[in-house]
Amino acid sequence: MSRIRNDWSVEEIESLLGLPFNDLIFAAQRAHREHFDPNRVQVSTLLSIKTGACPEDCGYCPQSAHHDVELERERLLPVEEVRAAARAARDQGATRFCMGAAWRNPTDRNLERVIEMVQAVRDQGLETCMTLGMLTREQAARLAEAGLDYYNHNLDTSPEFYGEIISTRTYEDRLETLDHVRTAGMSVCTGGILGMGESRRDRARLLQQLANLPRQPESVPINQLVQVEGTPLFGVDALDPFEFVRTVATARILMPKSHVRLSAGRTQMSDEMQALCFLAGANSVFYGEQLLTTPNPEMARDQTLFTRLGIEPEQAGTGGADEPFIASEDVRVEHRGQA
Ligand code: SAM
Ligand code: DTB
Ligand code: SF4
Repeated sequence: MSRIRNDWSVEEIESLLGLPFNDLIFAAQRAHREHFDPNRVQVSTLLSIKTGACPEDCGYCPQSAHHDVELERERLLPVEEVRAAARAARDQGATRFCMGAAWRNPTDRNLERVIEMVQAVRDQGLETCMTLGMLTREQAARLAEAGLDYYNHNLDTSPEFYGEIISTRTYEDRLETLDHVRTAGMSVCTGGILGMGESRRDRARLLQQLANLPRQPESVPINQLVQVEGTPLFGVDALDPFEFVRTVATARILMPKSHVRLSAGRTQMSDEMQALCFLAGANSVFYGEQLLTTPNPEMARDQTLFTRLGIEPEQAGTGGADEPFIASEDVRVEHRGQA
């Protein structure tokens, strides 16, 4: 089994990104099959628990108060609404329920309210994830104690490109929150957005930051920018789809035990593009017709896609780092290759 490394150089990562496409995908599949069932995908559902009017100025985000986007604002949802949405997500086959709030950071009072939500979602038998902005060490500990399984906090891009996208908080702030989440004992979900006008080197630097964290994140969302009219990044040149797939494959090679989530942007992708991303080692998606404020593929489309590809949803808490998967099917493929 390959060793998990935390000392990747940016040159090594750029070489991976630049391999001939078929060689890169092959290496990614090999890494993928060492740790995961290649035909299983983890399924999470997302709910916006507080929408819009965010004080941060993230250039990609429709929820920032700095941009002129038509958006229905909502205050923090009542816990019963969250419970009902979680139940529906579970009944549709999701195993994790992710709740997002358009905050720079939660106040301590809001934290107590979202903790009630954690309990309500756990009661439905779902894994829980939240993304609420920056956390203090104490807030992270409080969430962990309440039973929150995952905390999502994206690095978004390279340290060098970050300042072009966001000015109201720093890369260091983000790393600090991730450290608090890790120290509190929660699973870390952190990734980024592609297609914001960044260079390949920026993508390599983002992956370097993620892979070289003291402990690699359990979950790595790779978002394709959803361009929303009124945001500063609306109209930016789209990324070559193969470059997106290359980045997924490289994430898989660098972080072989992590779930790599094909996150925002699937509505804009063809079925063939999504299949390539799964081949490159993506093994998690958001399922449900809405992301936070923008659409996600219809559930029927995803069900058909999974059936056409022979993909099965992953059961909660399986297929990850602690349970290496060696299918008899894989072994046969190996033998055939060697014969
Ligand atoms: N406000 C909190 C924060 O930013 O940490 C949590 C919610 S925020 C919407 C969560 C993540 O969604 C962002 O870090 C970003 O990576 C992603 N995101 C936001 N708008 C996006 C867009 N238009 N396209 C792709 N990803 C987006
Ligand atoms: C992540 O990496 N992507 C999700 C989740 N974490 C919170 C959010 C995507 C948001 C896309 C734009 C929107 O729907 O507002
Ligand atoms: Fe606010 Fe999060 Fe959107 Fe940034 S990404 S504007 S912090 S909701």
